[in-house]
Amino acid sequence: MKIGLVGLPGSGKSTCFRLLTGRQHGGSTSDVAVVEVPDPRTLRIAAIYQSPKIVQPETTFVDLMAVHQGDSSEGEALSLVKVAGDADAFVLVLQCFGELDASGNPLDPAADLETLLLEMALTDLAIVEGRRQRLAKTGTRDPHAHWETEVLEHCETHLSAGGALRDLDLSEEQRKYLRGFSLLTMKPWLVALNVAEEDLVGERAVGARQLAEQRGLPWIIFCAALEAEIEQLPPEERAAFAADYGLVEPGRERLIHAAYRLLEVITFFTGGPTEAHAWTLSAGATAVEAAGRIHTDLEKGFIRAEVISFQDLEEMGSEKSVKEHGRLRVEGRTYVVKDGDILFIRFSR
Ligand SMILES: Nc1nc2c(ncn2[C@@H]2O[C@H](COP(=O)(O)OP(=O)(O)OP(=O)(O)O)[C@@H](O)[C@H]2O)c(=O)[nH]1
Ligand SMILES: [Mg+2]
Repeated sequence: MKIGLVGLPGSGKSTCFRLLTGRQHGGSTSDVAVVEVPDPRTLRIAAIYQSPKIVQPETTFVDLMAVHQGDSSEGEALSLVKVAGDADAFVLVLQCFGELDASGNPLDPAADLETLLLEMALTDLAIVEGRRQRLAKTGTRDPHAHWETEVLEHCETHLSAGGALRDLDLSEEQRKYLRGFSLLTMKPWLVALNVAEEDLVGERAVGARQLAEQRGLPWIIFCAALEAEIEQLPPEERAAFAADYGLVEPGRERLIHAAYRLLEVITFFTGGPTEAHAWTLSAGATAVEAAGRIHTDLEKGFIRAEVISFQDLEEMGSEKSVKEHGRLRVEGRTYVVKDGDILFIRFSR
């Protein structure tokens, strides 16, 4: 899973990146880091199965270059899409701290969000228009080119008004076609209201929050600078320091979990004498798809999945006890995997 951080200059993207990855951003261009997102359940499973090795799920974060107002010429648009196009979701970082923004204008997070939404729509617009113009040159007599042109025109109208393509009523076929262009407004976005240490409730972020809600975008409030500082402390000092500020769940976890909810990611597990392994999967994925996450052989030769829930394992203390309580389930290919399922895949080679 890959999450891109976007925002206007100085909004706190690199500070968020440092918070999420524990790493200083290298330079002025984009930077990528893969981080473990530990799930505490993996440790319990490892303890119960006595697995010597533990594998936690990973997420990739990309600190993207700043979005400048009026950037969206086709060239700029393509360069943003080139670095950001394969992200599964975006976090839109908004400056809600300080008095002035990076260009010296008075702080106005709602206006910044408006700008960002518009620039991202215009980025997509440049791509969609580019494609339609190329089609026009080669002629639209071919029925498929005609169909494409119609879809693209429909998108252009919506994007020109600053709309996001994810809100557009499209058929599955149209969606599939558009996915090929890695359009930014097709992907889920989370608005991160980056507030000041002295405004952790986000009074200055109210306008931006309301705008996010109007646009159907989820949001979270946190102070990247403070949270990044907390992450630098020795683990045993973090809780007390955070409590001084009334912070309960660490900002890093809050941000990652919000992104997981946004992406509708669930975690399933495999456990055994070699390793306890946490795997991420899209909500709604089936047992055979989960098997494919583990290994293609398991997907190809899938026979059935034996499933126990983490909660049962935790309560009953061992796989043996779960079986004795009749709580081990045997499921077929189309079983929809649930968050916290521990799977054992039976397969033929
Ligand atoms: N007070 C306060 N300052 C912050 C916060 N987050 C970032 N800053 C400061 O704002 C400045 C810009 O932060 P960066 O994280 O570099 O912002 P950026 O979006 O990466 O900036 P560019 O890459 O230049 O576009 C730095 O001086 C940070 O220390 C915050 O939550 N509170
Ligand atoms: Mg930066």
